[in-house]
Amino acid sequence: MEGRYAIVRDVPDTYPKCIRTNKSEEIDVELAKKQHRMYCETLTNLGLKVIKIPADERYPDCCFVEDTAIVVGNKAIISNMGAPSRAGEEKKVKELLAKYKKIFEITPPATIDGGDVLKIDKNIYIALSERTNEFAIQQMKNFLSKDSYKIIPVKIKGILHLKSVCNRIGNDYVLLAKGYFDDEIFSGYKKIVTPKEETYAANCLSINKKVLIAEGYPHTKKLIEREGFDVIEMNVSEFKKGDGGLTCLSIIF
Ligand code: CIR
Repeated sequence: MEGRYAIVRDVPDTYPKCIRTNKSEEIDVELAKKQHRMYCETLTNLGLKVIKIPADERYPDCCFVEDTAIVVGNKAIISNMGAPSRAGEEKKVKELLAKYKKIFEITPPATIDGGDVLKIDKNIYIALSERTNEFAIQQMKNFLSKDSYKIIPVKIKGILHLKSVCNRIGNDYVLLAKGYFDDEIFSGYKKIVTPKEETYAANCLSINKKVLIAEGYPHTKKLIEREGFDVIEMNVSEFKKGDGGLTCLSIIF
């Protein structure tokens, strides 16, 4: 993805109370903050202007800023997120995005998380997931009807968000983990498929020709490098424990 700005949000001290499926491993909030600083530093080094929103202790999940808004061209679509405990996180993001973009808002009964929206050129893939519903897809279509985007609904199962298991890297490539959605929708792309035990690595970020992946997924790293990409590994262990990853920590536009 080419971009100029990255919105990020600091990790709150309450982060260990975030929504998560596997609570067996304790979250180290100081380590999470350190990993977040490294993440911001890496985005800066890759040429992005990082805009930081302070943490809000009322929202343990607020560092997963990706879910709060979807930027498409000159529009910012503010989420009505699928998890009730996250409602309100989007307010500060909206205030900030209003300085750069025209604001639209997803309203009930529609719910959507930004992590379910994958943009590839003029195609916008939107998951039907536990967090994102048909009403949201309809509202997205209405907001973007004049912009010649094609909205493609994708049913996902067994995973939180579409971008947890599928992301674009480079021009024609998508990196994906199999078994969570019908990947025939990407038949026009070159697919790099993560080995089953490295599903988490599919949550990658492509910035200015570099591919950021989570540290500790050597097979996926090799597969990406084999196609000629430069890979940067990042330790995001504490965000994995909160069901998040590299894409979730920023909104890039
Ligand atoms: C949640 O369940 O909402 C957070 N704990 C994780 C959100 C991860 N966000 C993302 O994949 N875009």
